[in-house]
Amino acid sequence: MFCYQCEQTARGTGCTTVGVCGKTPETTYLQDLLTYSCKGLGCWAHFAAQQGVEVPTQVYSLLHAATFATLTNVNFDDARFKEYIVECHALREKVEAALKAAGVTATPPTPAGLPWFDLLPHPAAFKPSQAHLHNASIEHLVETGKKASLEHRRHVVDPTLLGLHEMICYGLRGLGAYAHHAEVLGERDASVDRFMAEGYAFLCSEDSLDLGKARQGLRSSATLAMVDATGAAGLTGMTILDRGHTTKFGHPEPTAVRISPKVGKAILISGHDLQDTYDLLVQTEGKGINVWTHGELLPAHGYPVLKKRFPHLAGNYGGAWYAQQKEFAEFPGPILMTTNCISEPKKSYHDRIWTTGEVGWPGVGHIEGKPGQTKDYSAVINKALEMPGFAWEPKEEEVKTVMTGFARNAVLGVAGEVVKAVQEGHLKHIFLVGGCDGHEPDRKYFTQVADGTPDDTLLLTLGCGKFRFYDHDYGMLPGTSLPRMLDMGQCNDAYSAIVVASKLAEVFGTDVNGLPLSLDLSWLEQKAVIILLTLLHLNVKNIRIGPKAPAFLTPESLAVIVDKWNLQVTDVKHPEADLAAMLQGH
Ligand code: FSO
Ligand code: SF4
Repeated sequence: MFCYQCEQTARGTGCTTVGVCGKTPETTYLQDLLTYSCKGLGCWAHFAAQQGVEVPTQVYSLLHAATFATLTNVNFDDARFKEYIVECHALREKVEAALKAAGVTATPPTPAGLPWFDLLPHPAAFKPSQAHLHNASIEHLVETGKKASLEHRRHVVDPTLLGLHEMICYGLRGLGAYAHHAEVLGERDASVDRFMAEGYAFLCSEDSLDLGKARQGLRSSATLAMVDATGAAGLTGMTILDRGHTTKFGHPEPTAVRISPKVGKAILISGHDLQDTYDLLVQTEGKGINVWTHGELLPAHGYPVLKKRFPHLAGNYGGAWYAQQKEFAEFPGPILMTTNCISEPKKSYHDRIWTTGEVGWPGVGHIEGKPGQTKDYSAVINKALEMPGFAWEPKEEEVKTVMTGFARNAVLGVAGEVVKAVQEGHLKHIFLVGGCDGHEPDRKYFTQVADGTPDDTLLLTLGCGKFRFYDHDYGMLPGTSLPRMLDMGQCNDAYSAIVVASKLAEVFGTDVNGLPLSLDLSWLEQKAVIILLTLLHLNVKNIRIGPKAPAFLTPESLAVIVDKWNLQVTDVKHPEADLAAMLQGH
């Protein structure tokens, strides 16, 4: 196997025997085969759209969901990957039939000579029948997956080109995730749908070879143009997700969230899905069960529809995803995992963790339900009723809370104060320190940067990177009613940060790069890749990412990006040097 899609990849180069995340070689090859199948479906859907033939929305829904399933820490269940592969080819047949019905006899291009498709037919021509796929054993699909694998491709493709192609592919994984999350909330955007197909089709096209043909053309290559287009689609993806959240649940408001236990039966909900959270809250209403958020669901507490209607949305338990094995083991109730990031469930809680949506772990319970369907959580609820729940709570005056809910509306609501603070010299710089979190000790760099930000600066944060410092007391911004640290929400709420930065730039008559603003982003997986591509598309310069550079970028491709956007890798050993440089606008 070979996988280097995330930051925690083995030795900083690639997982080759088993994933650091726990992904087996079998699951990896199935994901490779699924990606190959999505590329084929993408070719057919993109071609049909170009011909003016209507592509059923199911095709795009599947592309989003299946693509999301290949993201780090989402799905580890081989049987589910077989289902995605079968469905992918069933929908490819449907697109073929639609083309035929419209009288189109031409088929998508299947250029010969693309070195990375040398062991199987070109993805658009790779057409296993439904009967074959249904009867195929997992072992057989794994063997086919080897021929479609990244492990194979990396031996036949120039590493710089491969890395840029993979960056597009991982951008699509992040985009697929956000498009899928948006769809769960009833939102979709035709341009994002079409781009998912176009992006996959590009990776199968002759254009994608440009770099190999004309190395000197790297800076103006079709591949780099597609990197940029992926970022543009990312912005729309985050926009519709934000619309889904705020339309259904209102604009987040500054809210104190309890992080101390409270006596009573309990369910823990983790991941990013506010719709699942809402449905679970409805189904637990009046049952004497408290619902606790975990990880990326902490910001749920700031949404008015959730916080006003559900007093049993009790608080947040635990921190970032990587500590879940210990935290879940100690939680006195069942756990529902709605999206990434799942780690291998320990035996001690195997019988009280459920996955839902695209999340999967073999052998643990799964709650079914497609986007738009209300799921039935009674298995989780019954488990909570059987279990003891929290038996202890601190005295009222010792209850600890943290603040969340400083999304774009809340911050822009006090924009006047922020502008005044800048004009009066109380606010000298704005930092955005956040993103993903992970195991590596080097990630303490982000705490050191946050803790080192001077008193006359604002510290915006988001994602689960915040758990490293979310309970630190940074005081108030002098001369304002604002806390110095503002939690803007989940990783996808980078959108909120973009809106706030653009509005502030407008007020000061500059662009985002002209603001005293520094972005210091911790990354782990492919949602962070699409966020980064979106920021690059918006021409945001001087961004720092860390703790390590992506393994899929060779020094050559990194150099192009550094050259164009001055993207920097965090100096994890010298946070004070990074802080000083950021304060000077570097
Ligand atoms: Fe954290 Fe995991 Fe949101 Fe990522 S839960 S690490 S950026 O998936 O998704 O921030
Ligand atoms: Fe390794 Fe990350 Fe791939 Fe898992 S997702 S196999 S940890 S690179």
